[in-house]
Amino acid sequence: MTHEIPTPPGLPILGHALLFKSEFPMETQYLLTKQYGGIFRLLVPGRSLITIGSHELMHEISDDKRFRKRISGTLTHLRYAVGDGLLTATVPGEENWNIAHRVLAPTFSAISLRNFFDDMMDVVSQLVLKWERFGAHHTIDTGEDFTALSFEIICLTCMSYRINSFYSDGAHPFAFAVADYNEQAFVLGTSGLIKALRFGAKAKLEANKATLSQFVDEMLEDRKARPPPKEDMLHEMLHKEDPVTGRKMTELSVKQNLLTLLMAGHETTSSLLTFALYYLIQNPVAMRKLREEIDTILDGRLMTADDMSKLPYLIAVLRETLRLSPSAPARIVEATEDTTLAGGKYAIKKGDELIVCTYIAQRDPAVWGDDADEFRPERMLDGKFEALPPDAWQPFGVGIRACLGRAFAWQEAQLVLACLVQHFTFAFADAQPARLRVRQTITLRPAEVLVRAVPRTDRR
Ligand code: MNH
Repeated sequence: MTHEIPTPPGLPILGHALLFKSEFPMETQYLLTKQYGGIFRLLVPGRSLITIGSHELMHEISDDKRFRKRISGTLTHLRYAVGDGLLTATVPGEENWNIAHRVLAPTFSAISLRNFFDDMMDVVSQLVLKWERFGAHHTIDTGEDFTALSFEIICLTCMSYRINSFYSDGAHPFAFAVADYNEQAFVLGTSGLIKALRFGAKAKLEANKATLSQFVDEMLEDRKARPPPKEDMLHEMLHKEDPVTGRKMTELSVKQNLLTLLMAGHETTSSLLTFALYYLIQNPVAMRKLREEIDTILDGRLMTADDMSKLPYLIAVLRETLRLSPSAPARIVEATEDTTLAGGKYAIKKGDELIVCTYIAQRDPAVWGDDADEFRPERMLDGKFEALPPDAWQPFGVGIRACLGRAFAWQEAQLVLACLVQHFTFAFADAQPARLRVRQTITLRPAEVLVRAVPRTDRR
């Protein structure tokens, strides 16, 4: 006998649409999980979403045989700009995904990424210099600077192109267009027609799309006119043959995947860095342990690629940050066959849409205990991470559609955080609100983390 999937009381037509806080809808789903358990059904106009918020069920859904990624909601609106690029393709079915994946996957391996270490260090050094010049009394908006930093890094590694964000005020027009495109896609994908109309989301989406398309066209023209300074990702996309079909990526696919990497590859990492710094300032003991580790291993010299495997506490800090605040807080899958969940308890029909709330399931007390909502890097140390039940920690998704940029993000985040902690001590600026406001679009990020960075004088 199967059970009905629980459904909170809702309104006719609007269903549960009005329950959600617009800044941070996942907070509502979190509270509903406490009340209804790890699975419940939400109805919003035109969609019925089965919400998954427990580790047990997240694990069950992470089964490539019965469930696969579905392009709907926000991703449909991203797809409008980037087509069957890596993030927004339907698989199986769209051959361009297979080709692009085989062409790019080797570039994203941890070994190849060492080629980009110096570029990343170059950009981080610019940020360190900027903060040193500001001095100890300046209020730094970390989200803003980390977004500029990660956009600069993705442009440099992808296309050997410098935005030079640290030499201008505010976001670069292309960085702004990427961020605003993502935001409008989220409004269109989740908010229903009335709000989308009110904010003119579609018109903004179009304007950003035009800006982005023009940007990438200029990059491609420039590349045809001049050889690149190094074999960057664009070089691979333009010239490498897919080992299976012998085909190269089409011109359109190159363009769409360039844009995909710019979109997928900067706000996520910037959000990880912003949250990590927030948690570290909140938790002085963790900050002290991290600083001691970095001072011991680096001993005052510049970090190298070889150091990345020698900093276990730094890795634990990043893992714990992504557990509590996964940059991509949810993903959407559909059932590929009629099936059941929870040992036959709930019936799922082929084509049913499920939203897997990583943000909620990674706080499941059944795995993480009663202090699941607290930042404690120690739970990721000394073999404890490796001993976790499968799929307990999955901020990068799972299976064939898992994040391609995982090692890239990891290298960038380690390098940035290590360099910053090596050079500065941090405190919240006076303007920092007592309670952290979280903003959710397609990503999750703090509304503001305002800090003061005091250049260290105690370094060996
Ligand atoms: Mn990333 C897919 C999280 C950084 C490029 N990424 C995904 C998915 C998650 C994710 C989750 C799966 C989405 C889904 O199922 O719908 N990504 C992250 C996080 C970070 C991140 C938490 C940083 C922290 N991602 C990056 C970076 C890049 C990148 C950096 C590129 C430089 N991500 C991708 C691509 C995909 C993806 C490409 C799509 C992979 C595929 O479906 O083939």
